[in-house]
Amino acid sequence: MSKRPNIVLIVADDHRHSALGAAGLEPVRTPVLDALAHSGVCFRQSHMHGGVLQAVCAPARAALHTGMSPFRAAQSACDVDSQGAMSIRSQWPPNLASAHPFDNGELGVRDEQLLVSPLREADVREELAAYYAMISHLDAQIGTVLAALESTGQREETVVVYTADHGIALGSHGLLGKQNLYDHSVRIPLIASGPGLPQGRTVEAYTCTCDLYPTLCELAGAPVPDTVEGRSLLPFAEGRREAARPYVGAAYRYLQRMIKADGWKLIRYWQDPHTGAGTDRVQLYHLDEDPWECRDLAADPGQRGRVAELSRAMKRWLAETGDPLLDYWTAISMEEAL
Ligand SMILES: [Ca+2]
Repeated sequence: MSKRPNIVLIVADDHRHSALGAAGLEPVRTPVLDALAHSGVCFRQSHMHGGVLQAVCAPARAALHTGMSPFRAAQSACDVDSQGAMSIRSQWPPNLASAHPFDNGELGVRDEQLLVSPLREADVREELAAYYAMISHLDAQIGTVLAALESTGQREETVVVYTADHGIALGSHGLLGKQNLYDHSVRIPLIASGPGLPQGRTVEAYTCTCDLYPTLCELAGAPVPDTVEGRSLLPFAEGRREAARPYVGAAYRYLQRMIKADGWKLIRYWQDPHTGAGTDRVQLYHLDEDPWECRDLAADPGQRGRVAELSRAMKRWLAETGDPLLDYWTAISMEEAL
């Protein structure tokens, strides 16, 4: 690329991957983002990393700003923001529930107290309608930004990237917030469109927030600092798969970890040794057949080998990202949760 592009990076708050018209999974209208995806690359398996505190927004932004895992980004000296009515019954997310099936260690957090518990259908319907309305409003505002780029003749030389800090539950799995590791909370939209990027491509390779930093560096012709842990997304955008990750993980405090590989997902929960909150157990989902994470297969004796295999991948992910929970791993073995 002879000329450096402009870069417009839009990071939404709490926008889950499925609440996008182009995803075809929820009754939300996002014509601008759908068109943006059509004009560029849609990374359909993008994940946030989670974090070690209840506020998962700031760690996501830290990963975005540094290209590092949240465990290391939190220790760096980077300048990071620390603050972090329609009838839709027939199209409701199929994983809605009135309560989470067990104590995940964080059922008392602020976000889970925003509605009467157990959740009532009317309340959840109202929340979802408001959520979809806000996303459509955001979509329209992004449209004004893109129109300004067009009218000033800058669209052709501008890379536009759209993503979110993390998702949100809003009744799925009986939860409301993002203090969990289901896909509705850790999987986020990621769309990139502009010079240097193909048009109309979807990428299914596992990607995560820390990949954006080196990607934007490469698009801008800037050097990638040695501290960056993410990998450029441009090879994926070009259809090359050799750089694909074998797995992707996410964390929530010291209570939950998840790993995803080959279309399967393992979530590990620990009980808080001090408060007694939480549960020592695992969940196993076959996402290729059960994308809404409705059927936990962890208790299936035929899946013991898979649980063990994913547990080993999770342990490697902890080591690679500098997750402090690794220190406790040997004390609380995976087998105890089965
Ligand atoms: Ca947020």
